[in-house]
Amino acid sequence: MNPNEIKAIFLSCKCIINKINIYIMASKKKILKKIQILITNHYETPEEAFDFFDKSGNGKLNKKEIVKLLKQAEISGFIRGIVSSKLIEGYDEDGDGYIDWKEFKAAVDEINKSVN
Ligand SMILES: [Ca+2]
Repeated sequence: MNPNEIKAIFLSCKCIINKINIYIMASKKKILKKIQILITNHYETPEEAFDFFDKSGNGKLNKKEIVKLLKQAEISGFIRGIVSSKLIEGYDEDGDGYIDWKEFKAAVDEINKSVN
C-alpha cells in the first residue's frame, strides 16, 4: 500500500465517522427519549433500572452494560457502541470510565429535563 492509498482510506474513514456523528447529533433527542421510556416504563424506579443493568454488581455500569441498556431501549445495533461511548463521555463526572449510581441518577434527571 502506498502513502496515497493509506491517506485515501484514512479520509474515507474520517468521512464515515463524521456522518455517524451527524446522525447521532440529529437523533440524540430520539435516543434519549428511548432511554427515558425504557427506564420509566420498564422499571419502578431509576435505581431498579441501574441495578438491573449492573450485571457485575460492582455499583457502576461499564461500556458493555450500557450497550445492553441501549439494546433494550431499542437503539440500533449500528450505533450502540458509539452512543455508549458518548454517554460515558457526557456523564462520567469522575472520569473513571464507568457510570456509577450518582452519575446515572444525574443522567436520568438531565434526560428527563431535556426530553420533557
Ligand atoms: Ca464514573
